[in-house]
Amino acid sequence: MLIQFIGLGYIGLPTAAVVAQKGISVHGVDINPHVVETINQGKIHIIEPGLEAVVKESVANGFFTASTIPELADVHLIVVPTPFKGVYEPDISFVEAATRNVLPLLKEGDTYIIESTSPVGTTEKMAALIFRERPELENKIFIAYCPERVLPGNVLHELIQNDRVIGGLNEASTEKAKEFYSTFVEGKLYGTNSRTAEMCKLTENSSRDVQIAFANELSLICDKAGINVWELVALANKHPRVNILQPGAGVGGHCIAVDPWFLVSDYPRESKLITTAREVNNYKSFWCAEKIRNVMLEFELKHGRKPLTAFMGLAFKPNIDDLRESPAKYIAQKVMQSEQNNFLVVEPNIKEHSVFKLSDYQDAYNRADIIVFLVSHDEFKTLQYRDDKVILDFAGVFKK
Ligand code: SAJ
Repeated sequence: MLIQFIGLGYIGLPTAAVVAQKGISVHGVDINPHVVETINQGKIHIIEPGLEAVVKESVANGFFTASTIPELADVHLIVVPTPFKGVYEPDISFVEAATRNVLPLLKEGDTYIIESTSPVGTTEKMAALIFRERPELENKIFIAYCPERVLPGNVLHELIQNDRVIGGLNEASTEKAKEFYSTFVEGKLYGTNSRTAEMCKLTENSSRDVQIAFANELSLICDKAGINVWELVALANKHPRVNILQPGAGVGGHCIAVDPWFLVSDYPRESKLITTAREVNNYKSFWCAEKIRNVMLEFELKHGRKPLTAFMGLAFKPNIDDLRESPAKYIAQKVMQSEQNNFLVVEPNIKEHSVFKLSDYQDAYNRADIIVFLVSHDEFKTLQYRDDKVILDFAGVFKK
């Protein structure tokens, strides 16, 4: 049996490596020759704890090969990005290009699965495309949608342990896709149709976005009301049926800040709450930048000199080294661009950065007049609260 992954990015690569680790032959395809070359050397081009060791082992054992060209295989997985085109309209052209790429290789009995986050109806569209070009395959191949739900930073564990939702074009397709996932998933496999599975992925991330927006809105209210939002959330969560998430500097990463727009784009009239949540979460980052500027100005008026301001954390969430779509990075950049002030930038999870000169977190904490906590990294929690500093804690480092 040969499993083929089209797309060797943040999801495709770890999934391919985990399948290969099970002793199943895997062929990975990526349009980027550098990615292919890196993987064939047993190395990786993305950030994920523990992944390089698994890739190295699978490549060395001969179970995992990578190339820019697809091959004949038994299961074909489409794991490519679905970015935006224009204003928040999902762009499924990568899914379509990947499908066209494997189309000539499909044969009777093959399974074709889309994992890419996709608007509702994408799997049906791709099935129509396949059968238009290869009508002889109608009812002869299996087609399904199965979204990934792994948490960046914990991908290797979650790929195996998480339950999965598998939506086939028909029942036979659901069963065939389940058969494939059961080779490496230890969580439960839930069967449904492709539209529900597509919607399920968008629902999961929209649900988290809406919940974070509620926490962020509370933080804005509490700021005006002079209430510590962290204490408030902890107390409210003592209620047996209340579970509020944590406010922060905004919502980042590639998924939660993106996927809700897929629903808004296709169902604009119905997606009122989802749209507002997106706006609240984006506004929170803007609000943080404004707040920093005001505090710097107050300092200057009070002390007759410009403050030294330290930005603590650049990653898109705690304890990772991933700066993609990071609200912390956005805020630091926005303030630094507009102010002729002195700044220190701290990100303990990375050694160096092409734009920011990075400082040690303890040194920055000791030297700066204004401390801005943008991410709640564990290192920061070891610092003692100091009354002689102006502390803007957007991340809840000092919760009390
Ligand atoms: N955040 C808060 N407050 C919270 C929780 C998170 O402000 O209480 C912020 C984080 O700081 C970060 C953003 O939200 O900026 C997103 O972080 P996250 O940990 O919620 O999620 P991701 O983007 O790392 O991964 C999400 C996960 N989805 C859900 O939890 C529903 C993951 O399971 C998905 O697989 C992933 O999106 C994806 O690929 O879609």
